[in-house]
Amino acid sequence: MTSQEALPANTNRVTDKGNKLRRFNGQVEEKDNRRELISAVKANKRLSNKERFKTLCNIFSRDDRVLIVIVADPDSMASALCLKRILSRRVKEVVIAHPNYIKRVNNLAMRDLLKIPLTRLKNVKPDQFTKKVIIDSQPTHHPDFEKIDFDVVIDHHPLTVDWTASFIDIRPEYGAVASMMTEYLKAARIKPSVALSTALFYGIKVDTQNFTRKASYADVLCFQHLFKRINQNLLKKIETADIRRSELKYFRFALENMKMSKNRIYVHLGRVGNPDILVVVADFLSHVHEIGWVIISGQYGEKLIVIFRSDGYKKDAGKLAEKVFGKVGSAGGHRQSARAEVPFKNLKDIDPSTFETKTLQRFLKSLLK
Ligand SMILES: [Mn+2]
Repeated sequence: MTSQEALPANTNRVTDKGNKLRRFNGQVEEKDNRRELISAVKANKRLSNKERFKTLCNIFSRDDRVLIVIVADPDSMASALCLKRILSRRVKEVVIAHPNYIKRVNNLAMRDLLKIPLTRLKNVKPDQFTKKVIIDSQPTHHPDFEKIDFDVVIDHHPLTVDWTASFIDIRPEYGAVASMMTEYLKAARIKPSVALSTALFYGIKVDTQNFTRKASYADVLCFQHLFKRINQNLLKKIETADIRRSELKYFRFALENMKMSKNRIYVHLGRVGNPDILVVVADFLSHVHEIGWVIISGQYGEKLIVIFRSDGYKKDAGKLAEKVFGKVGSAGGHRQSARAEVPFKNLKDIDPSTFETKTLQRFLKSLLK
């Protein structure tokens, strides 16, 4: 603790130990909490990278067993792996746990190829850990998090209220937490391994959508810093792995059963284990020259899922999806891509077991121009 006290008076200690995560009854307490959190975030922002790193390290001691909780996605997995590396010789044990089932094949590929050790949150007992950390998320983001008293919160989502922690580093202006973690890594003078660099690099790429979405100059600097250390082949494999072997059959089915009329492709793929495959098939078929519309549907659970792709030229996939399915389900998107999800029970006279490409075509044909 002594070295922490030596830091500027603004270290981000919000409340005394033992006075964590209170439930708030009144407006006044919520206001107080908001004020506390905002000042903690501001105090953290005033620290240099080195000071911030030291403040973070001071939270932990040699005997600590640390639980890092994430909602597993590329940015959070990379960031958790990075913190595990930073803490590796500073604590006894670090476990990374996530409540969500990982569906996306790219994310599974990232986990497996970069050997990111993950456990499901339901398989760990948070009480058995002496320190709890949440990364790329906040205690209010998931019902499973609310029972946990977090010591450290590192995130780039907008600040929420009704929680507290000893160390709070929230920077919504950052495109990725992976960038924040890269700064910690630099401050710690740690040379990241190829796997860690590739993980962080991919995390930044995904969360900034290749720098087409919100990103800060700091994200660019971190991206550049990591670039020379990554393995391009690993990265490429992670980025392109979006199909399960068991899903190849949908391509055969799509090619054999699709209906083409004018510049449009329609196909209903039947029951799918994961609706992501509809997106993959739709994207593949939208690469066909002179095709302006691709409309792919499938049954997932008791819902009809419809994926729309258009070339966007005098076309609006989002509007079409809304026009056709807006009244019976959720539907919307952008000019080039849209999606509708409709419970079959909302579709009168339609039996999911006999739904086929022709049925899909009927729905849309009259409305497409
Ligand atoms: Mn993120």
